[in-house]
Amino acid sequence: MDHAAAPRKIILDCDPGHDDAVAMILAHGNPKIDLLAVTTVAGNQTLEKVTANALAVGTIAGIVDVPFAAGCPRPLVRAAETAGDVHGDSGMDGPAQPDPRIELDERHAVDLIIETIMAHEPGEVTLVPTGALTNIALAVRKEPRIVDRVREVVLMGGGYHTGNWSAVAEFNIKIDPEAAHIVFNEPWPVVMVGLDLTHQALATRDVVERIEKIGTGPARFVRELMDFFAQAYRDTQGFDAPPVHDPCAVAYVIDPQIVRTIKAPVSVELRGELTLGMTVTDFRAPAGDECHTSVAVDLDHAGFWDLVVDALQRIGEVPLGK
Ligand SMILES: [Ca+2]
Repeated sequence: MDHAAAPRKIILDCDPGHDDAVAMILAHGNPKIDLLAVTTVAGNQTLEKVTANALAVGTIAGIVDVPFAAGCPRPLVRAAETAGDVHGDSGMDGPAQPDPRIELDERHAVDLIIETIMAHEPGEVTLVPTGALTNIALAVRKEPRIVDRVREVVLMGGGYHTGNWSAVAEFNIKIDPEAAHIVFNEPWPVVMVGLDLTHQALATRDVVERIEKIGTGPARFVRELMDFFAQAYRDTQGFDAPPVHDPCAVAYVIDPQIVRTIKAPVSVELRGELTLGMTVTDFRAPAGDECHTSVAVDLDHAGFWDLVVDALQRIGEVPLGK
């Protein structure tokens, strides 16, 4: 296999979460991704709940050769906030969940992240955080050498024009802005896949029908996730179809043509009375080579959903018996 075709090695740090579940399935089912680890962080629900959800998704999708580890139970500085109105009491309401067939790794997520990165060559591992950045911030404080070894950090969070947890701040950044500040200020390449991009990733009726037609257990699971998510987004934010945020970050790693980005400096607001957690993006001048951050701007909607459908088709049917 030539180098260009080698699968991209990623660690998915998440808080499942309906859209985190789809990100896990896309990462597992796509042949251009080598999923090295799944780690969890408190966010959409408590750490206990999102970790149980991650194991359930792993069971449903047959993600059996990948370590799963639980991380931080709350943000670095602030009190925990969850998103029960969007994701339900379990954090992944809607479909029935099987008994997990996967055991949790004994390591803390922060240690698993550090050990995995340090066990690979520089430039091999990409971090894909789709929750609060608590684990990633702690990892870089505990082992600063990971900054030079990570290929890039492709995160779902923030936005340059809009928010969802306040008028200007997105949930993942707003609940732990200090962690986000750490991650954005390290000199590694950071790609912000924010709301400006993910609000283009709508699970429209035709998309849900394509998923329904696949007819497997994992596809039914995704369809039921989308049904709950659609209702939650109609009720809380007035969307006709729900934006499926987190797999957009995975899609960027698979094929940057599907998620177009531009370089721009990004700073996380830590003191604003009305703007706490805002990802302030400076578009005033073309960014130079010293700029290590970029922001996602345009999604190829059809190409994106083709990837999700393809991943489900490749995963196929997964036996759930012990
Ligand atoms: Ca998430």
